Amino acid sequence: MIVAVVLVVVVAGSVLFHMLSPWWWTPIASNWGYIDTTLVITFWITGVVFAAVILFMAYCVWRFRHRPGHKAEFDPENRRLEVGLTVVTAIGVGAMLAPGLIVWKQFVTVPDEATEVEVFAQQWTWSFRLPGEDGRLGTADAQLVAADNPLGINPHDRFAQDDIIIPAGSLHLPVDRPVKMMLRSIDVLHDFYVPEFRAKMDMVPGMVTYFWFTPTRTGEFEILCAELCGIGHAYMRGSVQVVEEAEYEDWLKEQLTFAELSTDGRVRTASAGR
Ligand SMILES: [Cu+2]
Repeated sequence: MIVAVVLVVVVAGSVLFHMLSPWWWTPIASNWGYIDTTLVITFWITGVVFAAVILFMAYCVWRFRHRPGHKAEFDPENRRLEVGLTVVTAIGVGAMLAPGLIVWKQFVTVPDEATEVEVFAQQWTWSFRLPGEDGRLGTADAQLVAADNPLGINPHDRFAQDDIIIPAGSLHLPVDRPVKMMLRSIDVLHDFYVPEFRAKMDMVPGMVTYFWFTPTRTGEFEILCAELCGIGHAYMRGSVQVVEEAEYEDWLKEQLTFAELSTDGRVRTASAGR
């Protein structure tokens, strides 16, 4: 009997904790409200199933407790019950997966007006590259990565010369303008994660992974690495500052281009030219 009571208390406690807990997602700062909706649907389905299974277990513990003179019945097959449980489980799993697939399609279907931003992960810093006046990023290749060309940008690509490089700095983005985030890593697996943007994606050496989003409010947001990537993983922090358009333009003017960094001696194109 006591076990049944404990099970009921576990269900009631879990539901109350969920409803009264002060911990919830950090307020959203992007267009991805759909992702929150998807999580809420998953919470509802898993919550209802959790409560139903535990309460049913409590009922069985009480209903079929040992009593003198009662003998258990052996009933190994019950076709109706098995079909019912299979159908209900399939509907539940489908209801959890379908919204995620719909949102995922939107997450990686980039609108035409999105501007490109390259995010570059390296143990244990975040660097960025923005297209310059030509509106186009130059090519880059992990083969070209060297101490004096840390992002592996192709020095012979004319589109690369005006690219704006932000080495281990803070990325600024204008509010309400869609951006395509192109993610690269040169060493190990990293994962770009900004909780307020509800955006998170693995960064794989040799690949460019991408998603898009629109920042919907100004502020400073922390970038975390969500992939255990070595001893400095916990310190791999960066920041994105979402600002008004005018402030963004001012910031952009202060940044150096690939060509400027090259002549400055910080990136020597000649040594990287292969
Ligand atoms: Cu990392």
